[in-house]
Amino acid sequence: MGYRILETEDVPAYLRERGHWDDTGDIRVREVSDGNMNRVFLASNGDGTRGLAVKQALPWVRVAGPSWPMSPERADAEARAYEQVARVAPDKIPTVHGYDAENYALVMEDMSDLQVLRTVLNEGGSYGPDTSRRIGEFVAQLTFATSDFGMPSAERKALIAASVSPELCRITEDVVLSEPYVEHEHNHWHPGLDDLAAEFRADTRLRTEVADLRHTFMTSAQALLHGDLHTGSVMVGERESALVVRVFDPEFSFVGPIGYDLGLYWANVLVAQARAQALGTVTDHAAQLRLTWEGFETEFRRLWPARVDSFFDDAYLDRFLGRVRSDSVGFAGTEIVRRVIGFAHLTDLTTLPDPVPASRRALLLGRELIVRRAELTGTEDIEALAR
Ligand code: SR1
Ligand code: MG
Repeated sequence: MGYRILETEDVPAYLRERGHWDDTGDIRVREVSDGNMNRVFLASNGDGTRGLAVKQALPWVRVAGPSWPMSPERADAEARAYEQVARVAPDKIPTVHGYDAENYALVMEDMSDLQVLRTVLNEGGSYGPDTSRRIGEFVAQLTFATSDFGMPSAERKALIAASVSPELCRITEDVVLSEPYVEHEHNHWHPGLDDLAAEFRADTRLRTEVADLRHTFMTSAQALLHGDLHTGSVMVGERESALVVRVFDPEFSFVGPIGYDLGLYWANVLVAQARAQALGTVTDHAAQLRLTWEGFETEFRRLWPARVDSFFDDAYLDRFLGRVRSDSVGFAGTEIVRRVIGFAHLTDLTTLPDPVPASRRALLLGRELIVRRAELTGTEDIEALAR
């Protein structure tokens, strides 16, 4: 039949045809698309006891429309990433009930009982004791298993080849890792940031450091990444009195530098903290960088004895983790900067009564993280800068 773009009214028949839902008599469907890229529908039965999510990639960037075409094959990358994570961290992703490669559509667990972490934080809520630690563990579990430490060399080469994702990587190389530092039609910012945006474009040292991070992003095939691990890619909540943390939306997944995933999460934590500082609602923000890193490092070290290549000794692990940490700091800086003067901004800042003071602080923090990433070796150094 070929690729067809689903509308809300198509979803019941679609779920029936795909064998996910037999009797769609009392099914209700609503579109809940929220991200920049795709459409998402939630289907539930009349009494709300059953639900499924349908996510479909469009042949363009959703928020830009057909003027920014984008291959829907990004859904293949997402489905592949979910398969990899399901092997090593099944409790940290939504259950995938099926992938329809012809229509670039995933049918997944309904997570409408959970909340997007960014929403929780924007509303003044806290992370709770374990969310960031689990995010760190998630990164360790996925990246160890798909690195040269967790996978035999030939298998790894096949994974790298299968996970090549040029269009999506190009988006990151452009909108995150170059456009904010040059004149580009995608960029926009609050007029109260005109001077800083110009200063950043003229800052040759900053540009060279971003070029270095960009090249690391392009060449450092350390492990399979989520690729867009911001607080809008995390759902949190409780089920049967237990904390639930689910990482979703891995369509930007590819084999790249581990620090990109950690750095993206850190950046979004720091922007959430800037919002909370502006509103006077700071809760447990300051602990989150440390908890993320502890979760990551502890889990990576726990997995290390199972490495498939013992030529990598314990001293090398220390060196490797040090490199991941400084990459994370630098990529966190680039994520902050692009979210303020690049294409895709964050509601954390845009919904503030006056976004300018917090945005200025965020930009300056972002630049520090980029240019001083080698010396900011402890998360407490970053926390001190963010205060
Ligand atoms: C054109 S897409 C801009 C951003 O949206 C996605 O969520 C990624 O973060 C990407 O950089
Ligand atoms: Mg996304």
